[in-house]
Amino acid sequence: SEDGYRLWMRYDKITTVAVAKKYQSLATSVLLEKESATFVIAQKELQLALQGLLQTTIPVTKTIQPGAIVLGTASSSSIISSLGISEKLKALGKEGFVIFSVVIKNKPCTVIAANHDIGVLYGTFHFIRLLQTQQSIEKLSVVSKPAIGHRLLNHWDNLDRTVERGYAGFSLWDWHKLPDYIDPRYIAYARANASIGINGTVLTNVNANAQVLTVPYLKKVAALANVFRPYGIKVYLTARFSAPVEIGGLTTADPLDSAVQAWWKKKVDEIYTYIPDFGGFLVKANSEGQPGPQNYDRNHADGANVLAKALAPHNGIVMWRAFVYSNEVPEDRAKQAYNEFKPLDGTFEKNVLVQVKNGPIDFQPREPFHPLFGAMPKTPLMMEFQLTQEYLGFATHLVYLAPLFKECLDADTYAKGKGSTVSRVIDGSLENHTLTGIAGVANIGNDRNWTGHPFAQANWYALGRLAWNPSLSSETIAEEWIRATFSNNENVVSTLKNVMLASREVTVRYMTPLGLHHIMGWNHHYGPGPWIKDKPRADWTSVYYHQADSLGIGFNRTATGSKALLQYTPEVQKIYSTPADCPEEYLLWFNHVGWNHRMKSGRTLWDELCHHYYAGADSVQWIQQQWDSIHNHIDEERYQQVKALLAIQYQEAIWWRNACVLYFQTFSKRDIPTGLPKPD
Ligand code: GCW
Repeated sequence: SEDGYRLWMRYDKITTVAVAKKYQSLATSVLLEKESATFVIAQKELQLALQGLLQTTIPVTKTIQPGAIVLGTASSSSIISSLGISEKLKALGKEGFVIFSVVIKNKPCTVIAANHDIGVLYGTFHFIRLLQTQQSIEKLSVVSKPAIGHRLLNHWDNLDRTVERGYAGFSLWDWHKLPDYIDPRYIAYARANASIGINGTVLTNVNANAQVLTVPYLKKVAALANVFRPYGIKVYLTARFSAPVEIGGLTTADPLDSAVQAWWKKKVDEIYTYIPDFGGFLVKANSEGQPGPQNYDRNHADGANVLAKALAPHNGIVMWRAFVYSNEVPEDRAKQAYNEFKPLDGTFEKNVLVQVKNGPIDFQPREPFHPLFGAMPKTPLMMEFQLTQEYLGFATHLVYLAPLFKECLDADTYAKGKGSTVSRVIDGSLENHTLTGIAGVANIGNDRNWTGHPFAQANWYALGRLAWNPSLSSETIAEEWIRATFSNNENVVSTLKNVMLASREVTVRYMTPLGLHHIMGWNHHYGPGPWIKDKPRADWTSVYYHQADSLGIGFNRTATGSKALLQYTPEVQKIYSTPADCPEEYLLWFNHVGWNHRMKSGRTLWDELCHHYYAGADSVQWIQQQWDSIHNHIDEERYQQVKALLAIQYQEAIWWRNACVLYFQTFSKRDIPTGLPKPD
């Protein structure tokens, strides 16, 4: 079927005869000396891939044949242990792998070796990726290990199968039929994640329901964990802070209360009887109405630590979210997480990660990096990206997010001088942390093609690839994905790569150019709503963020404004602190700027703003043309689906453009610049 269910594991036949021939001679058989659940998955995946790519069935053998692919660890394979690679393997850790070409007994072979079974599976997927992208496999010498330890998806899935901010159907987890019925889709899900190195999944929404911690649900969770285990994926759950009251019958959830501490300990011990390798908890506390330690006048560390102490004996971890803000605090929302968390640096237990969204507001199309990165040296911070496109056109708009992720990962915090990138905070190298993590809020549902928009699959893919290696470029990742998902035709690859790489900036232009943010529709967050005001809290409106008035537009977060900029290092402050110097993509994030302010283009701010909105919308037409130009190379089903979605995206880009330009014009009182058509 051509409908996208196979994701980037399509394994369609290689039609370039010369390439296929080469591969045929170098991939004749799988040599597996000893079986394990994970090895067998690797072996079968290899067979499946070659069946598709080369249309050949390769045997599994115990003896070397020319062109054998040798899979294993030093302890599972006498051949591998005889190759003298133990030094090489040492540096790979638990999940790394090597792939190399070698001649054994006069027979050319490819060895995929690791310290543990899971590394062999990751290596196998890497090898398959080489075939999918049609690279040479003749003289391989690959050494790879993940930069970040915990590489997770966060599902915002509720127990009734609705998904908070989910746009691709209902939750994959069929709680009703679990634990006895294992939907084959769970296996497909595990396989897809393993193929990109995702090694953990938080099954439930951060706006948590304590029920998932009760025994009937733990049995269901255990069934999922059993499916995921051989794919190297651990399960995690969200822990509602008030669980001791809600399901434990206690009268308080105060983290310093000994009965509460004992309850969590017992609960965690119980979880491990069902799921011996349970990963731990993700917690949203004292944020947007969720209960937390502050309900008892305790702080976030007190809250995280009670769970951490219960999990520590089992090697479990706590991921405590820093996404907190309160409308009772008369303070710029962008500052609040830093204000609450920075003073707690050094007070968290060793098995706590503080999980920080990429930017200080909330997954906007463009935000500067979160000021907590680099500001809590004694605490491992993990990254939270959002794959589900809550603020980026849901699963309707084509937006490739790797450039957004990279912009944040590559940003320099200057915490320890130049080169203190966010990526180095996250991978632990900046402060020598060994506990490291990154999470993506999943964009997956039970839609046949998983993510609703066929191109949204690329965002899931990109998260996995960047979690493994944050230094990969958006371009490399896009290219891999296109080749595996659509075609190796060079025209298709270059056309789609251009489209994908441009798509995020295009979206920023028609939604929130020049540093604007949080001007979307009320509550559902779809479409424009710069006029939104008079809501239960100021920070849920739009006018709070854009601050448009007769003089200009933008949120002054400099020393003369909310001072949010002062939460960054002096080097970073310098970059953004004046309208004259501030990079224009962040201009209105940090500054309130006059309508007549002269931009680098020579235009006034007002004219430039209009030009951005128009260019953004026009660019969607360009994307439509690009898509049409490769029609012949795309299967009809996906071609039509993307075409229809792009038509909606274009209409909605016009909607954003017109709504924002006309609304902001009521403040600027200036004409639409000449040369641009009047909005209607
Ligand atoms: O962006 C906001 C979403 C909420 C979400 C919250 C969070 C899970 O609108 O739906 O709640 O972020 O990240 O906690």
